Amino acid sequence: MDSNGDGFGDLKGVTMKLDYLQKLGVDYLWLTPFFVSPQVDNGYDVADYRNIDPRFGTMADFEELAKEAKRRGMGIMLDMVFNHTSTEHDWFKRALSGDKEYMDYYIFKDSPSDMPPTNWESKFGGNAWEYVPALGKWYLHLFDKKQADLNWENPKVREELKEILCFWKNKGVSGFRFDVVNLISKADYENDNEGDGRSHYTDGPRVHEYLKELVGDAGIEDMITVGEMSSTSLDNCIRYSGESEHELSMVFHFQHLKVDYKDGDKWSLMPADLKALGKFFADWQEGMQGANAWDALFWDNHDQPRALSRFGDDGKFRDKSAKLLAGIIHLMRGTPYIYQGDEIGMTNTHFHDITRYRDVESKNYYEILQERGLSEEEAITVIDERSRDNGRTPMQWTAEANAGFTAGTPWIEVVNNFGRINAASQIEEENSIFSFYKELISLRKSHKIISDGTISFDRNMPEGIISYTREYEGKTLTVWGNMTENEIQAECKGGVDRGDILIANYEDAPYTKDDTIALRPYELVAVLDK
Ligand code: TEU
Repeated sequence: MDSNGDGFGDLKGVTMKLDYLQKLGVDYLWLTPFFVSPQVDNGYDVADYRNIDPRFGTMADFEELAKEAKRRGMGIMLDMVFNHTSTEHDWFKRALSGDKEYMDYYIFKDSPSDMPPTNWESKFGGNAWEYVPALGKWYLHLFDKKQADLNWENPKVREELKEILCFWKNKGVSGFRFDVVNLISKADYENDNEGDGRSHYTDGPRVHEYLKELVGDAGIEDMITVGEMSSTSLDNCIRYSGESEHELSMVFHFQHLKVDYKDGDKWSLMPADLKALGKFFADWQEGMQGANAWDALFWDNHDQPRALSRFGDDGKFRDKSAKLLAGIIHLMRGTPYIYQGDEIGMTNTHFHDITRYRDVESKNYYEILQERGLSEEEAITVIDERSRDNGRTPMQWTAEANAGFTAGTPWIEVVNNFGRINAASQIEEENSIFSFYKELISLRKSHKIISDGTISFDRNMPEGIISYTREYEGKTLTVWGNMTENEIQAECKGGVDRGDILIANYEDAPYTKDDTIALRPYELVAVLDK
């Protein structure tokens, strides 16, 4: 929400909307980075970790937000981008001037000016090294060339980062999300003959040691902490979030969001492999449980196209599929995260014009895809499906101009369905997507079986059906979700009693005395056996 008409959402705008979040039932608010930044990557290029970018407001605005959130029983979680800084950060500027102490804050390597030290690729396209002629050296940037990777091997760097955590802790922050934190320990600086380099720096040799040290020394063990884990493994996630490890409270991992990447390539389209999706959920949920580790449950964030447009149907079955997707993850084992707009069923942008996109990754890949031989039309079609901007368009508050987000010109266009899809029309509406989310949140708070129960998956369901059972103190809760637009018969031993349905997304939820249940398009049914 933009409070001052400059077109950017801001802290005061968030404060204005706290009542809305409270109504939904939100306990914690994760804010993406609002620190001083040249905004090459929407604030994930931090130039000063202790000050707020004026476009988002002032420290006084933040303190007011923290106070007002606390008054409503909500905690604030900040987003700490510690794998890299902006090249505008004072540390990097000193490094560039040749100051040896600060050069050691980053990863500088020697190599001839026409030969990067390794063949690793940047996550945003192109080689991951940038040459600095004045120094005759290259520096590493796993993301944009204006995001230089920090050298975690240097204890001074680790001390600086702990102090930043303490600074925000003293401001009343009670949670942290750590951006791409499984990339901080680089194994070596060798060429990658098989892939893009990720095997040389993902879940690296000292990452667990670094996390324990960071969390322990900053004294944040009691806070809610979540690490964003890029291309990680189940074994590592078990360590990152395992109860006995004292690293993080929980982890974001992304395997379930790659099931529509053809050959693992985000820029190659393919319909979602629902069998693989079901298997990932089963393997990871049961695997994490078996080791007392904890998941962050989510479909969407600021890096993902809208799950509704991707795995659901944002046309005919928008209402049903939005509720299905919500139910599937909210009834699982872990902590659910709701990304702004999911709770009202916001959709992808469908912009179909590169000038309407803002994200650095989308702009780069629009060019790269054409260099790979795609036509303009083919390239924009891929961007429409995969752009991170799909999740970044302004929140659709009302049916008024700019969806009520700003009185000025928004930094990125509002999706032009806000007349139909907006919060105002759903808040008081009993059967709305918003009300469904509200119900899911409230059920989790009133039913220990949802927050604390064990989980086991039924792996023999027909393709397209996700089904699992939660158990707690002798009770069971069974969930079926039909991820397709077809009716599918699924097994339900002993039938389903109408009175046992805890939540469902069709008003006339099915009941049956048979051992099978006919699940309609995108139907979700959760049955509590008392
Ligand atoms: O994202 C890390 C990340 O690896 C991705 O989700 C990334 O967007 C994707 O690989 C690109 O295809 C985090 C932040 O969430 C993201 O917004 C930042 O751009 C990135 O780190 C760099 O800080």
